[in-house]
Amino acid sequence: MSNNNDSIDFDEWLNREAAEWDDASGGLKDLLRSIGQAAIQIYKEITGAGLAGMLGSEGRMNVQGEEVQKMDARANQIFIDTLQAAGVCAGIVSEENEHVVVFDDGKSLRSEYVFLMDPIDGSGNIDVNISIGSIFSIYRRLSSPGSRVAEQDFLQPGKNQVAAGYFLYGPTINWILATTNSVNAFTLSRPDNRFFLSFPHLKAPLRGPFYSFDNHNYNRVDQSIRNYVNYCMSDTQNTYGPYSNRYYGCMVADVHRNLLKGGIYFYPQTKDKPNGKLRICYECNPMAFIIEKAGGSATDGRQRILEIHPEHIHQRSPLFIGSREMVKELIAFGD
Ligand code: FBP
Repeated sequence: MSNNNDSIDFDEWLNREAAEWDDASGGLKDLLRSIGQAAIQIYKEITGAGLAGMLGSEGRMNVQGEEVQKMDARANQIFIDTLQAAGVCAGIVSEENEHVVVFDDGKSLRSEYVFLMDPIDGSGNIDVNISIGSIFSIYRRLSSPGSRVAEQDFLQPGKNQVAAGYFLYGPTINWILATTNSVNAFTLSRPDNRFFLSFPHLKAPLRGPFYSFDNHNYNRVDQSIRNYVNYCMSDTQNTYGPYSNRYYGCMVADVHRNLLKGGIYFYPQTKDKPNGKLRICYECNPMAFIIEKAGGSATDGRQRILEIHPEHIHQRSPLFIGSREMVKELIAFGD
């Protein structure tokens, strides 16, 4: 099936692409379909949140020590309920849940996949109608299908991911999905609530005009990072610059723009966040998997993000991610 501009719909793409995957059971296809359906439901509720009293805080803190927004909790529950009802994964790790969400119904137990997510990235933007996103990561479980998942299933290095993606909620939904051999972008056709392939085989430009850094941290980061920020802003030092600072307060939006147009996003370690802010398992790893599949780079300043072996499910890391040449130039400032 295709829409009026002859792009194919997600199901047709999935059936064609999955023929090359190691997914004999079809479980990964079913999981991806359910993820897409959850995102459509979340988008419906985001667009109606202002009129449904769903803006603002729930009045409690999560395990991250961050105030939980009503839409954080609602999006989290939609993903959990949708995936559990479909029996398409054996368990979930979420930014919003302190512990692993273990499924013990028959079909979920038999799934060979586990799912990790940041249900709403850019939570601070929810109340001001600025873009937000959802981020997810999928692994094959290490424990045997039929048994309950264990934390070890979720503490694999990011290079083990079988798929990763994000949804960017704006005038419509852009879904960026990285699988074993490519990164593809889908756009939601709102009249019929179906995703259509909009950018096949995305490739990240080697460099671009944008850097994404919160200047709020300028005096809290290492001198080498300050030197790089000064380089980004320089008319003289930087033969490609000065770069434009575009920082949305939503990593999904910043990484998405930089993926399409070229740029670098960085959230380093700071005096008050010595391990950085972003979480390895459900923010750094999925975004690193996507950007590397598209030809970009993602590092913690010392090693590839995808090589890190997380020790706990909410472990944080510094993150430098984007166009390959720009990540390289930033790292050179630390030498
Ligand atoms: P959340 O997932 O809790 O929203 O945190 C991630 C994030 O919002 C990123 O999307 C964004 O780039 C960063 O935090 C903003 O943090 P800060 O306000 O400290 O710059």
